[in-house]
Amino acid sequence: MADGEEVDDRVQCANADCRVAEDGKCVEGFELVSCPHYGRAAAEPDQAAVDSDELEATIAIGLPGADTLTPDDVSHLLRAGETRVIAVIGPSDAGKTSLIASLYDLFQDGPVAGVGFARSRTLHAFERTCHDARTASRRGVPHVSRTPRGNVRFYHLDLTGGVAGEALALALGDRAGEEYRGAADDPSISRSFAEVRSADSLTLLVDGERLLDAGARHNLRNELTLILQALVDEGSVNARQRLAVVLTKLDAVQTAAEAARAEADFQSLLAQLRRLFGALFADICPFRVAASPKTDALPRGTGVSELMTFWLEPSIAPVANRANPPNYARAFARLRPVAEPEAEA
Ligand SMILES: Nc1nc2c(ncn2[C@@H]2O[C@H](COP(=O)(O)OP(=O)(O)O)[C@@H](O)[C@H]2O)c(=O)[nH]1
Ligand SMILES: [Mg+2]
Repeated sequence: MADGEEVDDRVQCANADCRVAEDGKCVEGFELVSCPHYGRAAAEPDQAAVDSDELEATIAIGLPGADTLTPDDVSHLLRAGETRVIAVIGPSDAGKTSLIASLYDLFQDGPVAGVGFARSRTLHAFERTCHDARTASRRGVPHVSRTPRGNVRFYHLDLTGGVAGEALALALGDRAGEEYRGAADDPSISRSFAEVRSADSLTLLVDGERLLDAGARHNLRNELTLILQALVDEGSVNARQRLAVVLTKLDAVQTAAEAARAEADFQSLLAQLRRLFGALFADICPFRVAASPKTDALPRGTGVSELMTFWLEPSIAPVANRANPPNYARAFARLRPVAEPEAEA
């Protein structure tokens, strides 16, 4: 809200997260006239319980299985048609879930980099996560639900047009950051990372806010290097895979006094990763994103369409001079994580 503007108490919305009275904007992104909550008073607790029961019933009936996908589900996608699997990797709070949510959000406004949205099998999961992230953007305080520990969760998009060609499925793997961090201490943990083994691209997030922190920046560099080293040591990566190294929270970085130092740190981390792992990946490319900015410094989703294009591009030929041979000579072998009989070779 601009200085001097007043809160209009007469404007109300039944959605407790919405601040339309202050900023004139619907938190769900609707035009005010078409928002089902605008103009209504917040529901009484009893009514809210009834509404929530009704909503749950609607979701159960209308959106069966619209939550995140399991590795088994992704294996079915791989069998069904051309699919790109992306492992989004990084410590807690790096911005993994926000990045995935922001891509779905970008499609709300139409095609992204010439690629159109066709459908998603994880609509409910996207909607829930995007709601949190939109609210967080408006409030300026963290509100993206912490990704629970456990197995990887995949978000799914069916895309068409542009680099996606006629039809291309995208499966984005999200996992609690503590588990990636744990792999830095105990590399054997990474053996269970199905999303990494089946990935076309790994996407390593570099938390821009941690790069701004004088005390945390060196630690971050070591931690990210150790995570990748763990994946390499356990044979979880292969030379057909591409690696995106993504500086997140670009809005915070660009407006900070330490912006130049953070950019230099990012460049030197990139150089270190190329030196250590350049021979093990088909490609290592840098990106910079502001998936869920906290200020108006940059629009929501800045840099995400470039990253999506990288994700959708076909895997290029493995580098010739690699230290490790590819683990999977045939694309079919990617299906193995799904309890398949191992007998036939
Ligand atoms: N300033 C800023 N904050 C962000 C951005 N993206 C995510 N965040 C915040 O960073 C925190 C962690 O994000 P989250 O997506 O949950 O990280 P994850 O633990 O890696 O999944 C949340 O408070 C987000 O609102 C961004 O582009 N800019
Ligand atoms: Mg998360």
